[in-house]
Amino acid sequence: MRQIEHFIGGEFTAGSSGRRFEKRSPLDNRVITSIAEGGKAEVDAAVAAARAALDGDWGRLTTDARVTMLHAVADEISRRFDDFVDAEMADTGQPAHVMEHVFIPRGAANFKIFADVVKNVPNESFRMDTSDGRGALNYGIRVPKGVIGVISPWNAPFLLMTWKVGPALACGNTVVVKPSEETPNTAALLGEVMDAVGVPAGVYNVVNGFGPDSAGAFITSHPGVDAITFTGETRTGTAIMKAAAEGTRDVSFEMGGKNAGIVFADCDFDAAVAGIFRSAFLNTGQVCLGTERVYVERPIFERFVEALRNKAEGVRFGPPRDQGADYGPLISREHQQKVLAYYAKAVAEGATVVTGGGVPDMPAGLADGNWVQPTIWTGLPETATVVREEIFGPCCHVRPFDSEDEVVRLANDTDYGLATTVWTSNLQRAHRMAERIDVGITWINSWFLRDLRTAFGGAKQSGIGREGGVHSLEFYTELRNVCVKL
Ligand code: NAD
Ligand code: 6OD
Repeated sequence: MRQIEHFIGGEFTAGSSGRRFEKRSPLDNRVITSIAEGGKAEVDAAVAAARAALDGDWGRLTTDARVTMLHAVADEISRRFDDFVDAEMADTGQPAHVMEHVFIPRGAANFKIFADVVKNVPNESFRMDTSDGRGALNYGIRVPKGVIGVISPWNAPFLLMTWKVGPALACGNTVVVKPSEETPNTAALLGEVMDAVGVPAGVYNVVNGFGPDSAGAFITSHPGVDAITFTGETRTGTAIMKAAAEGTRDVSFEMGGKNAGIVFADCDFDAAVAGIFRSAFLNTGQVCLGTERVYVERPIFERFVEALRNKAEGVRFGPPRDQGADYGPLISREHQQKVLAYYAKAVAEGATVVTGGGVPDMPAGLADGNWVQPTIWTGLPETATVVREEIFGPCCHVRPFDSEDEVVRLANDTDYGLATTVWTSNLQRAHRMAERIDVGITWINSWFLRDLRTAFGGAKQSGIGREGGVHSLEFYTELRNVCVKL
């Protein structure tokens, strides 16, 4: 059984409380990990270590030295690539190829890219006139915000945690991270990496535990935490925002979605089917950017639904190292039950189940895992629960539409505003749609194609703020103005 400790002030520690909790494998629900559970004392210690590092060696490093160190972190992640893949697979049960091609390489990139952004982005400067004719020069300097609380989810644990830690450290901050209770492994492994490359003690701290009345809430309400960056459910974001109000700390939130995929009849049909399929079912549907509402222009609706059904029925379930498996279990029994409750609700509200709707037959040894079938529905009104609420499972509702105006109205009829994917060969229409859909990210003829220099975040209840490229600098630094009378 794996043992996961906190990482505080450069040391792995069980903490003073001695409390622990267990993690079960998504594949079969066997207990596989014992995790130290942090309380107030551990959070206090982590925040104190983070503050001391800011005031000590880390705070005194030049930008060049910091950038070099973060490149070394990225290189060490790449050197220990297989360990990260194994750790993430143990936590999530998702296929090795998803870890190898998407999630773990992004962890390394999150350190490299933001180190380069910090090094290359110029600061603003304004020359101004003064009444004596000599003028003045204003210039901006960016300083770290301080101790950043990082609260991260379980669905792409390493990618999403480093997406915050990378830029935070690149900007010279220190961090106290609370990974999801479901996925503590890669955050702990990153502690080993930090240690190996000589990142000063206290720069990167991890306290494990839960949310309310536990490590998560203690971090977000701690007066020594200067800003909070969070990825997770919108409901959790509301609780964290209340905690951040105390002390008026800044927040950056990336939250839920109920994303629309929009398919016009003039699309490249096969590419659209493959793209919508990937966006609905990658990571067993546990992707915030995923498509749970699909709108297809009526002339190709029947053919599209049939093609999507064929693909869903061709999916192979299996454990991560099964080369043929493209589909893992859901993260936990609790999440499986939640998704299955939505499957039942869809039927109760009158859905036509095109495929799926239940639990697949799995061989002995895997039968107790959190498996669910990829599921496609049609025939529901837009008021149906599964069309309105984020399910975070491998499922989508498909509905026909007749005009651009109609589909814009349908796509925007949601409290969320994270992402959309539009499939069309008409470029003018593609640009129009990008302007008319209320989301943070529109993908045209693609999905989850990421350039880390771009703004990333959600509109409406999907988020507050933007990260990525210079936008991360905005959040992780204070911009000071210096005015020099000439
Ligand atoms: P969650 O909100 O349940 O948990 C996220 C983290 O918050 C966990 O570490 C949890 O322990 C912690 N937490 C919970 N309550 C807390 C509290 N009161 N105070 C402090 N911390 C608390 O989310 P999840 O189930 O882990 O992740 C799935 C959700 O995340 C989905 O809604 C998904 O859409 C969203 N998500 C959004 C993005 C994005 O970029 N917009 C990315 C990934 C996931
Ligand atoms: O690619 C990213 O930077 C990012 N934040 C992805 C989010 C995926 C959600 O599941």
